[in-house]
Amino acid sequence: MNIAVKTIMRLLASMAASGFFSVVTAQVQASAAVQVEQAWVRPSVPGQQGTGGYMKLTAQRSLRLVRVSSPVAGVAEVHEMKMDGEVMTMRPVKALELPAGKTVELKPGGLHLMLMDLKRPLLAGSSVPLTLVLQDSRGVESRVETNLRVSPSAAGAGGAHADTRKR
Ligand SMILES: [Cu+2]
Repeated sequence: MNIAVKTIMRLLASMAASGFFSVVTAQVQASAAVQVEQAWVRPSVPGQQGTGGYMKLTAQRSLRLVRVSSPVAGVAEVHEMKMDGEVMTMRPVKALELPAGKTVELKPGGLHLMLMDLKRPLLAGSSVPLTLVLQDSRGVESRVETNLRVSPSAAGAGGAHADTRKR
């Protein structure tokens, strides 16, 4: 090993020791603030106004999902199911809490994504872009871009076999 290589390696080692690289690491973590898994949306037929989407969200640090949007929908919201007397109804959630490290599941019969005012039919096998807008405890917003697989069931979303956990 020549002197120049030794010098560079020593320099790199001292930079690592001084925490120089931690800045880079923090930026990488911020860009993957929320892990999105098994994201899918039910297909729609021509003339259909709305459809439901589902996914698993895991935030690295506590965040709130405050908005969702998709170019295929005039309106996109997160809905929750509630019993209104004997009747199951759904209503928009203002902000969905994503506690650090805890997987929040949007699934049929529970929390779900609602795409309304659809601009075109969603064809099975295609995919739909989705933007998640997140807010941290200081009110700082960040965005996560993802895709929803258009499928009649979770099986088309990939990795569905892991979807057996009870909660
Ligand atoms: Cu709904």
